[in-house]
Amino acid sequence: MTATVPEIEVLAVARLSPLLMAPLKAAFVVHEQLHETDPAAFARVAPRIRAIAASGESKVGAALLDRLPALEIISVMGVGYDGIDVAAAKARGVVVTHTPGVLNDDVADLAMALVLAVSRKLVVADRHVRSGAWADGPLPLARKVSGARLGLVGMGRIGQAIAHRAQAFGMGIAYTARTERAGLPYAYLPSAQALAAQSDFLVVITPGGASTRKMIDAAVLKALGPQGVLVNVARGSVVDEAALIEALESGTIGGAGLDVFEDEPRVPERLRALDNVVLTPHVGSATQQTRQAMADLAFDNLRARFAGRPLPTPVPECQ
Ligand code: NAP
Ligand code: 8YV
Repeated sequence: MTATVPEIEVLAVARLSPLLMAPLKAAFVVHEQLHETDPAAFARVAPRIRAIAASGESKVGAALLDRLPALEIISVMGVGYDGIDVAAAKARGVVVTHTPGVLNDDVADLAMALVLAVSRKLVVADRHVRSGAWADGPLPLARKVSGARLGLVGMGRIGQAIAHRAQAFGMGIAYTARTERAGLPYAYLPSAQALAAQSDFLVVITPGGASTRKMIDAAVLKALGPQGVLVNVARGSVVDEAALIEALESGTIGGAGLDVFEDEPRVPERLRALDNVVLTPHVGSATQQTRQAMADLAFDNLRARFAGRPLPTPVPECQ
């Protein structure tokens, strides 16, 4: 006689990529954002939910975890997991996994694209041609990227991929982080402000969360200076957005390329009105190839958990 295997119930806490939803639905019973859309139905299924599937932007706090006594795993489709209360999860015996590594190339590519787009005024130039304004005269001259000084706030997996690309542009590369990394051919500076003071481009690529909140503040922007360009591909929380808008409007810094914002998808009107910024809607990893690899890894973590195999990529706190 074959023993029946109980179906495993999963709560998708965000609108997840179809690349992840398809295998999830094939393997598990998936409740899509039920905690938000139908609290009464959620209350009925909550005691049976054994997994959460989340995106890098998802928020999972202690209050939700308290509703899920059978929860075993939170699988994040994203490398950043600053929205997950990992301490609360661990305290309840819940493991958290993420998708590091597979998105390094894409995020680094986008960081360089923003460096180039802001400095070479690509969006303004495109508008100049489309609007017919070219016939009235040329654009103001841009600033050169090759050979300029790049400061990286964060020198982890993605930071190193950005540095690798910047080397091909002949850029001088320096970085800051809490700890200096041995064996890297880049100068280490002890703070974002010290780094900004000697950078033409300051690219932010740390995790979000309490330890980096508003790390890029008015003082760092002042140090970057009127020719300086800020690029943020990390999390909106790392930059003091009000101070950034002020610095862009007043010419304290020269420009900014932003893929992430404090309150996504809301982007302040004052920021959207500026010509010296290039704005993208959190698309650092958004290619078909990389999102597929992320979905596969997020799914593999869930499958491993319920097959009793070692988890491919638990977050460091859960290793
Ligand atoms: P990682 O390998 O863990 O690297 C993180 C780097 O940030 C390390 O150099 C780390 O060094 C530094 N860091 C951490 N906390 C810091 C602090 N409080 N102050 C200064 N430096 C700090 O992470 P990763 O894989 O490169 O990913 C980085 C982040 O990129 C993710 O967490 C995510 O938020 C963001 N991201 C965004 C997108 C997007 O679509 N825009 C896509 C993927 C990832 P120390 O530990 O020595 O300080
Ligand atoms: C995605 C990200 O926006 O990996 C991260 O931390 O921010 C991005 O790759 C997202 O997590 C996709 O689910």
